[in-house]
This record gives sequence, structure tokens and C-alpha cells, in this order.
Amino acid sequence: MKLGFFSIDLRVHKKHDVPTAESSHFAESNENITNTPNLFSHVTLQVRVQAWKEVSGKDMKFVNLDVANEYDLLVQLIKDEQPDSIVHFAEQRAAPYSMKTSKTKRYTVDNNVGGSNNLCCAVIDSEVDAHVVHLGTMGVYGYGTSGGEIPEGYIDVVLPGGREANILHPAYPGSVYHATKCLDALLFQFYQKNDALRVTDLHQGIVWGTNTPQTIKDERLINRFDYDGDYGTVLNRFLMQGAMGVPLTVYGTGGQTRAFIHITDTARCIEIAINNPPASGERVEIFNQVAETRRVRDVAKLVADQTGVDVNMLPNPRFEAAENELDVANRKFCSLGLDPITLDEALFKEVTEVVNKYKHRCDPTKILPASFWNKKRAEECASLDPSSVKINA
Ligand code: USQ
Repeated sequence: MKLGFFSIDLRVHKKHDVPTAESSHFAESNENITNTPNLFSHVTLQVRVQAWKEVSGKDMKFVNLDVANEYDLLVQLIKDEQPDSIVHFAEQRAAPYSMKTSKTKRYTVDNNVGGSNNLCCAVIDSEVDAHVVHLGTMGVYGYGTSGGEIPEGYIDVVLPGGREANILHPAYPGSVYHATKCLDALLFQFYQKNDALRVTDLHQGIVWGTNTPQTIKDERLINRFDYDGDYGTVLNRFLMQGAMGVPLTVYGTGGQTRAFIHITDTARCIEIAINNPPASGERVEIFNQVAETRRVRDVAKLVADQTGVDVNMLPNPRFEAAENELDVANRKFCSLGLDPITLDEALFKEVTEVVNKYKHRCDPTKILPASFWNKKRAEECASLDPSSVKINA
């Protein structure tokens, strides 16, 4: 089934390719089919591939296939390309979208878990020893459930009877989207054990920012920038709201602490992961792909101080702890060369400048939250009126 509305993205690398934006083989299907109001990227992938050729001189191959549903084509692609590594971005990526309706919940599970399972099977069936690099999420751990610092993937436990073990960190998802990443992690654990599949799982925090050193080279390479309630993540939403003169949409008390990472570091982490694959037979490698942790209301204050907009405390559309602490280990990436970019006002300025350039595309009726975790939350948010949001910039 070729669904008309989800981004499915899988990148295939051969040795000596520069990863992510510079990869020479790139398979993606159904890009931007969500019909959500993305601020910048109205450029097709074919055009972006051509733009990359013009700025870098490198050819990037584009194949349009649905990883969750076109299994035979996927196996054939892997056999043809004989990749050293495959970067798996082929998942529905938004927690609020996944909680919108039973249809989006079912789609998120079918697409994400089915796609990951297909990829594992396809690598094994094709008999190509490709290293699978998967984009996971910090949300697999839950927030503040480790009794201290969240370790990198595995946690020391004492089992009944006093036996000590180091196990996959218990899963504690907060949305259907996050649950699919927990299920992915179990599939990877199984295929590693059963078939010696080599897998790295990247538990990423909330991405912010617009450009990487590669995408800044040409306007056509600019990334998606989602600001709406279903797809936009918190800091990019706040930066856009600040630029538009719209009060910041803090949910509940804003007491949730989350992990953040700039988009440039996301690309850098993927490069590091590709260059440091686990050996055959080694358990799934897990990195926490985060730069720092911040509380949502503190992030809102940073943006409000810089832009002069008000902070609006809204009823929380999500079922989540009102307040949580979060301490996350990221030592593995740092020891492999990551020097994380942290939230800083100069970078806020860069994002604000880009947002200002495209703000005429913003639809203010999409700014308020539009997905509610359960019936009670929907009732509590019933007074939110999407048409009440006015742009003041
Ligand atoms: N929040 C607000 N106001 C907003 C938007 C969000 O207060 O306008 C709050 C939410 O209630 C939540 C926090 O900010 O407590 C983070 O929300 P988010 O939408 O930025 O991030 P989240 O739903 O957790 O998920 C996003 C991406 C997902 C990625 C994840 C990383 O959708 O793809 O995996 O960030 S993490 O959360 O660290 O697991």
C-alpha cells in the first residue's frame, strides 16, 4: 500500500561516502505527504538532489519506495547497492500526530514497526552485512524513571535472588510514536541475537535549528521546519511563535524537562555512528543523541526574553507528568568527538532570521495544539480556539 501521507526515508551508504546530507545513495518515499504546514521546504527531493550535485559535485541516487510495504524492492535495492551502512529514518516521526485518532495510531504502529522489521529481514535476506543505524528517541526511557542519570541504552539491575545483570533499559513510552521506538528496540535486540545483525540505535532528543553546514550552501537544501501543533517540536515552535509575535504555547506548567540537540549535531552524530559500527556478534550499540537538558518553561523564557512575546500557559493536551527531572548520559558520543552545540542566543537569531524570511507562509490557525492524548485532555482543551491566534509581526 502506498499511503499518500507520510515521510519514509532510508539512506544507504557505501564505504567512504560522507554520511547523511552527503550520502551518495538515498532512498526515500512519500516525502512531505502529510499536508501539514511546513514553513520552508516546498522543494521536491529530486530538486534537492540536483541542488546537492551543484554545490558539492557529488551524485546522490534517489529511489522512491515504501519500506513498510515494498519488501521485495527493498531486498533488491540492498542487493544492488551492497551498502556498508543503512540509516533508517523511515518512520512517522511525531508524537502528537501519533495520538490524534485511532487511524493515526494504527498507521504509526504499522508503518514504524513494520518498516523496521522489513529492514532487518531485508538485510538478512539479501546476505549483505550492512550496519543498520536507526533513529530512536529519548522517549523510550520515559522521563525520570531511571532513579538517576539515564544511561546509554543498558542499565545495571539486581534481579530477584540478588543476581546482577545489565539489561536493555525498561521501556516507558509516553505516546504511540514513542511506543513504536520501544518495539523497534526489541526487534533489533532479537535480530542481533538471532542473525548477528549489526545495529546502532540513536536515542535522540528534541531537534531544533534549521541549517547544517551542508544545507546552508543552497536555499533549496533547507530542511523542513514544522511549526504546527501536530508536527512542530517545542523549541522550533517557540522560535517561530516569537518571530510572529504570537504568545508562546507552553503546555501545563511547562515543568517537563527534555533533552535537546541542534540539527547540525544530529548530522554529526549519525556520521560518528556510521564510522563506529558494532563488530559482528556485538550487542546493539546505543547512543544517547543529546546535547543538554532544559525545562520547557525555561526554554520559553529564553525565547520570550529575546523576542518580547508573552508566555501563554495552556491546558496540557498531553498525558504527561506535570514536572520531571532529567539527567542523561551522552559520554559515548563526546568521547568519539562530538562537541555539542548548546542552546545559545546567536543560534536562536539564525533560526529567527530564517523564520522571518518565510513567515508569510505561516497559517496561524495551525499553531494551537490539535492532538489530545485522551478524552479527558480533549475536554480540558475544548476552550482552545485555533482561529483566535493572530500574527503580530
Ligand atoms: N510542549 C509545549 N508546548 C508546545 C509543544 C510542546 O509545552 O508548543 C511540551 C510538551 O508538552 C512536551 C515537550 O514540550 O513536554 C516536548 O514536546 P515536543 O513536541 O517538542 O517533543 P516530543 O513530543 O517529546 O517528541 C519530539 C519528536 C520526536 C522525538 C522526540 C525526542 O516528535 O520525533 O523523538 O521529540 S524526545 O522527546 O526527547 O523523546
